[in-house]
Amino acid sequence: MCENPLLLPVALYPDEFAERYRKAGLWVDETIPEFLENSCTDYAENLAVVAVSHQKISQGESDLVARLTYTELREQALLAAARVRDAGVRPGDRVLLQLPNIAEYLVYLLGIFWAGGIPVFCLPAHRASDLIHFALKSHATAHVFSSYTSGEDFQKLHHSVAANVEDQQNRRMVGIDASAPFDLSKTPSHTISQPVMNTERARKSEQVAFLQLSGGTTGLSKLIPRTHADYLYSVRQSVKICQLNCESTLLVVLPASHNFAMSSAGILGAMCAGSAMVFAADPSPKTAFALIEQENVKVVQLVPPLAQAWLASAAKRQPNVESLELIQIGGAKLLPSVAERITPVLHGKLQQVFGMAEGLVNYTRADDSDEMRLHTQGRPMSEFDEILVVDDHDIPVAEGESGHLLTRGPYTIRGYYNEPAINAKSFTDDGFYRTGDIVRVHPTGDIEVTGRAKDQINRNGEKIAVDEIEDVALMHPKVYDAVAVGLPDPTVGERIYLVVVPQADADFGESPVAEMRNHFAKRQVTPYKFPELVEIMDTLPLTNIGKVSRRDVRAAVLDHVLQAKEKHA
Ligand code: OOB
Repeated sequence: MCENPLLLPVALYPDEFAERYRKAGLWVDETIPEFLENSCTDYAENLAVVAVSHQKISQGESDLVARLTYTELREQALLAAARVRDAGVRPGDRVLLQLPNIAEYLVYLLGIFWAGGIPVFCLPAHRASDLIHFALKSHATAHVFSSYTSGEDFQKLHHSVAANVEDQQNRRMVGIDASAPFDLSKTPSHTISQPVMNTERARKSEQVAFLQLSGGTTGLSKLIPRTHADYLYSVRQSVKICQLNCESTLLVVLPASHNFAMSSAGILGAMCAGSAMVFAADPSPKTAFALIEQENVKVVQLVPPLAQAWLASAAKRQPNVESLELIQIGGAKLLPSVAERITPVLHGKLQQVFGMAEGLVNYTRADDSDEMRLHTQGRPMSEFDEILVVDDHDIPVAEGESGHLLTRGPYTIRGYYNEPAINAKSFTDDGFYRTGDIVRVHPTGDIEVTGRAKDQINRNGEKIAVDEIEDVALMHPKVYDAVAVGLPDPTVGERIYLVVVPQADADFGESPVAEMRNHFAKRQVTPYKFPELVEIMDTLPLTNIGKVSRRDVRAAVLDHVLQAKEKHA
C-alpha cells in the first residue's frame, strides 16, 4: 500500500531525458484535460461521435443512437464530470473505467479527466478476478460501468468487486452506472479540475494522467503509468504520420480502452484533428460495413483476426467500403498473405502498426514501398525513439539479425506502477524496456517482428500471461500440474491450450475442458482467458530429465501438441 496514495509510486523519466524531450518541443505544458477541452472548443460545430447510447436505452427512447457535435460532447462530459465529483471522486483519485464502445465511453472518459480523476482503462470483458486486482493495485475509489452492457450483471459485478476492496483495504469504492440519465435540473460547474501533482515532478503535464493495462507476462496485468506530456506527444506524432484531418471519420471497432484504439492515432487522434468517431457496438463485419457506408468512414483500426473475418465477409457481401482510405492493422503479427488482400478487398491503404501500451509505436508510412508495407511492421514514430536488438546476454546482434527488442524514448514508460521486482527484470539499468518481442531491422530501418520471447498468448490481439492460466488451473483440486500454451489458429491467432497432469486417482470424466472452464468461471476469471482445449497427460515432456526451465517444458508441450495435430490432419 502506498503511504500517500496521491503520490504515485512510479519510475520517473530521469531529469536529463525530460529536459531533452522538453527542449526538442516534444513534451509541452498541456495536460490531457486541457487538450480535450481545447478540442471541444476548437471544433465546436464538428460532428464528434456517433454511437449507441445506454442512457437513451434506459430512458426507453426508440432512437438509441447518439450523434453529438464537439459542443454537445462537451456539455455531456461536464455533466459526467459533475456526477463523478458528486460520487466523491477527488483530483488524483483513480477510477476504473469499464464501458463498451458506446457514447458514454467518451462522455465519461472526458468527465473523469475533467473531474481530475486518473482513469484505469479496463475492458468490458474483465471479470471480478481482474477488476479486484486493478482496484486494489490502483487504490481506485470509483468504478464506472453500465448496467446495460451485455454479457453480465454489471451491478452485481461491481458489488462483488467493491465488497472485496472493502474487505481487503477497508475502504469504499463507489459504483457509477453510466446508463443512469443525468440530472438536468442541476447546472454543472464549467470548471475543469486541474490534475493533482502526483509525482515529484514540478510540471503538471509530467504527472501521471492514467493507468493503462499491460498484456502481462507474469500473473495478472500490471498497471502502466502514462503522463500527459508523453501521451499527448505520441498522439500528435501519430496524427501527423497517419495524416488525419477533420474529415478523417474514424470507426472504433476495437475496445476503446485499448492503447491502439485510444492513441494510434485512434480516439485521441481524432479529437486532435477534429474528426468524427463512429463507435461500432459490436465488431462484426455486418455492423461495421453498414456503419462505413452510412457514415462515410475513412479510417479503421483492426487486429489481424478481425481483418481476416472482414476479408471473408466482404467476399460474400460485396459491401460498399469505397470511403475507406486507411486501414490500420496491429496488435499481432499480420501475415503477408493476408496483408496483400487488404487494399484490393477493403479499398483503403494498409498501414501496419506495431505498438505496445508501455509506449513505443511503429508505423509503416504512406509512401513506403509495397514490399515494406506488406512485410514489415513499420518503424518508430519518433526520431527520439531508441531501439536496440540484442542477444540473450544483452549484446547487440549483427545488423539485420533477429534478436530481443529493447526500447527507450519520449513516450515509453520507465517502470510499471508499484512493481519494483518486475521492473528490475522488465527494464535494463539504463531504462530500456524489454518488449519481449523478437525482431529484425531491415536496412530501411523498418522492423519485422519475427517471434516472441515472452510467455504470453496473443488471442484476438488480447494478451494473456500463460502463468496466470496455469496458476488458476493449479487451484483445481484434481490438478497436479498444468501447462498453458498458445496454439496457432487461423481465426483468433492463438488459442489457449491447457495440458493437465491429474492428481493420483483423479478422474476428469467425459469433458476435461468443460470441467476446467467451469473452474475458471467459478474463480471469476475473465472469459477470454478460459482454456479452449484441454488435454490430460500422465507426465509433462522433459519434467523427468532433470533441471529444465518452465519455458522449455512449455516449448516441448507445444511441440507435442503440434505434432499430434499434424498426425491427425
Ligand atoms: C498493442 O499493445 P499491447 O500492449 O496490447 O501489446 C503489445 C504487444 C507487443 O509487444 C507485441 O508482442 C504485440 O503486442 N504486437 C504485435 C504487433 N502489434 C502489437 N506483434 C506483431 N505485429 C504487430 N503489428 O497491441 C498495440 C498498442 C498500440 C498500437 C498497436 C498495438
